[in-house]
Amino acid sequence: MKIEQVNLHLLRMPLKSHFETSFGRIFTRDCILVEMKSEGLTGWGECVADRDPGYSYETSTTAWHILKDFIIPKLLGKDVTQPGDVQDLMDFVRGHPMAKGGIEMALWDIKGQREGKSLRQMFGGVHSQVAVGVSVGLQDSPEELVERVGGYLAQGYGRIKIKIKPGRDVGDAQAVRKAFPNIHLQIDANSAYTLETAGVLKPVDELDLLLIEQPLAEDDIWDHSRLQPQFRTAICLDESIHSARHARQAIEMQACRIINIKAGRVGGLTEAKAIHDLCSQHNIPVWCGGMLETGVGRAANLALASLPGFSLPGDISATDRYYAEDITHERFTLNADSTITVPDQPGLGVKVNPEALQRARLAEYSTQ
Ligand code: OSB
Ligand code: MG
Repeated sequence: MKIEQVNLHLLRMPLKSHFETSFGRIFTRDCILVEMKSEGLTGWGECVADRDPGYSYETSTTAWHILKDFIIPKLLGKDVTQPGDVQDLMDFVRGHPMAKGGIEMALWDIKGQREGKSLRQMFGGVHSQVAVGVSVGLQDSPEELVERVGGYLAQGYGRIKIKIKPGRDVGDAQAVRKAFPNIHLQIDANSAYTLETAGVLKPVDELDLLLIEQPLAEDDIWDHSRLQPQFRTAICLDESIHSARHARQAIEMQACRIINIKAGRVGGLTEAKAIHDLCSQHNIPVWCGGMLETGVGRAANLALASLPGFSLPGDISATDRYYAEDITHERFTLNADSTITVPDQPGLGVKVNPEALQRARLAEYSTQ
């Protein structure tokens, strides 16, 4: 696949309702769409860096800079056989996995279109529908949280994740559990605690949660290994896992019993699959995390989550959980059994709607 042209689109997508995590509240979601041209085909990829560096040091502005000033100039005119081969060409850039992940995704879209195969087929995904849940942001009160969770349950979501932060943790989780004694429930701290402060979470061990996601800092795999034995509930790492090597180290240290996989966080779909394969060998369940993606990134998440090791529901909700208007023609809907159907058309299996793209676009860069 010869890389002939790469265009960037910086988007700002209005969220239907605000989304609050331990690192802040957002009303809109920024991302960069990568549009790549190769031998008559156009591939799309999503770089999931957001406007602010709360989840990761990468932002839409740093990713734009890294892509435009370093990665794209290096890639133009290059020929790659497998999408993952592009990683060698980008290796001269230290870090910036989300920027790299957007590029690799566009190559998967092109490869699929060339070969007439869906991403799921190319990956060897075994499910045509994948189990999903919904990630519910912090609300102004536990009562509002319970109401909102009730709304998603009524829509058919079979697994609920709630965001927590210091002061809004055990009480929120207890309120949801009391209101809904039998639901599949998990919590996500987004690194808001330390080994010293995480003791306050101890009562959640009584709530029969599926997992506790990323209680400690991103660079703290070791301290997670000291925290896990203090809990009966499984710890799941999100922010800490940037590569298959990190996953191996976390497993060896017994820092977690479950891993959340996000292609953007680990630099691309090939590394995401490698983490899946490694976890399968070690009997570590994995699930697909989300970054409030547009239809482009959501299509890739669904294909990834169709691999056999994704045994827990993903943070992949229906389009209307996030956006009134998406930039793909396709909108994803929830099936009655809390699954979403994996696209089966070639490549990512979605088509970008140019008018919707233009409405969401803040900036554009083209190599032609
Ligand atoms: O930690 O999983 C997270 C969204 C943005 C950044 C980090 C996270 C999230 C979510 C939302 O939890 C998942 C989704 O529905 O896309
Ligand atoms: Mg998370």
